[in-house]
Amino acid sequence: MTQTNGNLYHHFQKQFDRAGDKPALVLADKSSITYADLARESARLARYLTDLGIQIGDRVSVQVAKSPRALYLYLACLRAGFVFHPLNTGYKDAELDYFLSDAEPALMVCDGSDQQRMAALCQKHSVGHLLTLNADGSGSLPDGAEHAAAEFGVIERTDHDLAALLYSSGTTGVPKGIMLSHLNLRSNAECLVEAWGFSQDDVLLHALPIFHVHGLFVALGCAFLSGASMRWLKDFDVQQVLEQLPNCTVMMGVPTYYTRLLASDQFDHTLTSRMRLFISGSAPLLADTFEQFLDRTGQSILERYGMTETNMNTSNPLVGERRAGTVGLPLPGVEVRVVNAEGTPVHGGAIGDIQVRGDNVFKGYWRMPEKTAEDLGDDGFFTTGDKGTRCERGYVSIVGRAKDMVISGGLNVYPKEVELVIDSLDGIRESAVIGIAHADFGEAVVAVVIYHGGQDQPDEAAIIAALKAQIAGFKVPKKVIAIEQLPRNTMGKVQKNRLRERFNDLFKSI
Ligand code: MCA
Repeated sequence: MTQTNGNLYHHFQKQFDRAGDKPALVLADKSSITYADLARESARLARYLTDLGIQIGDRVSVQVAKSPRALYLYLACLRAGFVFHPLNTGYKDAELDYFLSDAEPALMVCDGSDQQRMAALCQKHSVGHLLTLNADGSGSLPDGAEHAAAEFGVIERTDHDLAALLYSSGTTGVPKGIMLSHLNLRSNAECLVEAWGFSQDDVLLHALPIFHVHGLFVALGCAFLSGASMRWLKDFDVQQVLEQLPNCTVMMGVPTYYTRLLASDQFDHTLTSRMRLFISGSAPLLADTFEQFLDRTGQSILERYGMTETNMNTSNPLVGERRAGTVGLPLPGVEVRVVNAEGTPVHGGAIGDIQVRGDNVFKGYWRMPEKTAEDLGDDGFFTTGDKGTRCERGYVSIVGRAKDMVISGGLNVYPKEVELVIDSLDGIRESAVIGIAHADFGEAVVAVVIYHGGQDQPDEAAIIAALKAQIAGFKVPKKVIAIEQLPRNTMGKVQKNRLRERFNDLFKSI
């Protein structure tokens, strides 16, 4: 019996072949990239990189600006059987140092302006190849590939072979590589196409970054499996989004995108008359944002829930009640349960740990079998780290987090990682990093610090400057507050809830 190629690209290819000269992307300058362009240029890159010696299963680490060529590179990695390892463009050397040491890529692709710094890191970690790709499409990668033949098939992959490796930090401050298989990505994208009614008639507004699950697998997966077109913006610029919305039928975004749209006087229902669906995820959507959006446009934002380890788990329905403050119902093929501390499922709206199981659930943490065993049970259920409830009609609500994490503008920040850097600064005895409600970012990162007595003490600006040199900007606290002593419980554990209560109003006037 012949098995179907499990390679995700093989499944995209059906639409690529069918859609041919149809624009897959329309850029801000109105130029377009067709589906045939995606197929041809990804073949060329796959040919070039394979001839260069990159092998099936090798990791390809990529830290480049969002551009059509960055998209070709993602597709080339899929079809050539490489493991795509995207990196947030904000990551600094210390963060990259860890990722390269852990992922051990065969190839690193970076922006030309970072080439020198990256060369040193690549040498340190024996990364065999370093190529550049700039935001304008130039660089040594496209230069090298220019004369490669645009001829390449699709490498056979099983469902369970690795397609991508994405890192998330953790409560210990050490990032974990999340192994996503071709089946994880395909099964989830297929069920989203169905659940959200995607078709070739759709035009998706794509303003998300393509180094995280949301913009990379959710948005692109829906477009490529349905043959939809995308309006492709390099980032979320309110003015450009307002210009593009009248051409679009679907938008995906984090809650900050929606609050920024609502903050514009120009945003109203006349711009959204062609839109059939607004989808929000990556961070909690406030009921107030949901209501204001409904008032302004007549449309209910559809909130869904996912994470890097599982892609999407639940969604409010396309047809039927979208309940503000809930993340909806389990997606087809995804089991969701709420369990108590003993691991027994609870019902009737009781709060417990949310666990999920299905083809969407990742293969485990890269080279961390113990951590994998901790979070991924023998029965296949993954413990998400979120606390929640399920009502009698099945709607899931997230009510808290078991893990210490802040979500700022749709990006996860692990306080431990920030605290470790702050605590290493001269003059600081200790610190506690917390999330405080913020009108724009949902939650903003805030550092509470305790100084050593009698030493030179770095002020807020000095602490922020030191952090900016070492960690990505989105993790850097928006505010640093010095206090005398951290509140602790009898076990000596810092009571972050008391700090959050104390500084709850910090951004209220903003
Ligand atoms: C940028 N900055 C931020 C953030 N982003 N600060 C806090 N939180 C952020 N999210 C900082 C920069 O370091 C910089 O600092 C300043 O803000 C301006 O930078 P800029 O790039 O101009 O920011 P922006 O354009 O205003 O970006 C904010 C944003 C962006 C539009 C909310 O962060 C964004 O697109 N977020 C979406 C992230 C996303 O795709 N999440 C999905 C993860 P300074 O000026 O001091 O240098 S996937 C996921 O979560 C799961 C799987 C799921 O369910 O989807």
